[in-house]
Amino acid sequence: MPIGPSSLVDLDRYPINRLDTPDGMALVERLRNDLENKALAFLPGFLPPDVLERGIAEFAPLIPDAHRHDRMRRPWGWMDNRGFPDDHPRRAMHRTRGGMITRDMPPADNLWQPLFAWPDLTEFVRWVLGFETLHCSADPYLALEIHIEGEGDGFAWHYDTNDDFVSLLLQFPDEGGHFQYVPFLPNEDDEHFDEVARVFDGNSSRIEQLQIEPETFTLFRGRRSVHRVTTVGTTRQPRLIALFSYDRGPMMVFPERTHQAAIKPDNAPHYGTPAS
Ligand SMILES: O=C(O)CCC(=O)C(=O)O
Ligand SMILES: [Fe+2]
Repeated sequence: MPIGPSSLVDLDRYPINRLDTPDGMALVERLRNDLENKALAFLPGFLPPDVLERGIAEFAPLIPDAHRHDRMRRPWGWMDNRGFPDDHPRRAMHRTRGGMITRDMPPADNLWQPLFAWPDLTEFVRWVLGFETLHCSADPYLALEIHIEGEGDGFAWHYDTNDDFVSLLLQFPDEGGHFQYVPFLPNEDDEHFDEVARVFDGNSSRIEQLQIEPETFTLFRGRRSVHRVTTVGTTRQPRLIALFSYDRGPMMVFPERTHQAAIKPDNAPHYGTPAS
């Protein structure tokens, strides 16, 4: 039976389909403040628990077929990192390892497509992020991704290509797999590479580690704040997180080389653009 997207979200707690009511406005206001002050806004318990369980059950059989990567990469992977001394943070190389389920893999009647495609959810994200327009990406592979981090997997320190990162944590491992970040490092006026170097060396007191519970919907300024997922330790189940991709224009599709890097990862080191 088709599932209405409004039954996939706890709308009593998060009235995302009633943004013009006092409760809806208060929610948007709180999240905007959080984004402005902490670079990150959280909605714990976004999904009702039975929805989460059904959603995880849909992905579990796909995990063995996930696209796996294991590569070294620079934190500013989308920038030209030439012209810096070898010991500069822009030249750092860190290991990233994990799996990805892409949008084309789950069966068409899964729970996540209707949630992602629900216009009320897109409109809510748009309000919080303060954009005049916002559309779901139309990418056949990368509009909707599930990242999988099992034992030994982790996502190295980096900055995102996109301004804003929208995710839904589905499952948490027994050990490790923590989201760590430094809000607004670098800031707009000063890149603070000395502090970034301390972050990479593990000596910064500004690193925040968050205990994010499954069912938490998160909006994050990932281009402005260095972040990582720590290596997963011994665990009975992997970390699973769904990533939703949006764009200010309609029908956004990533370039073919981005598809290939995701669905046929060659594990070549990722130095930046252009590579060096
Ligand atoms: O899995 C996470 O919590 C963060 C992933 C991430 O930073 C990314 O995909 O860019
Ligand atoms: Fe990221």
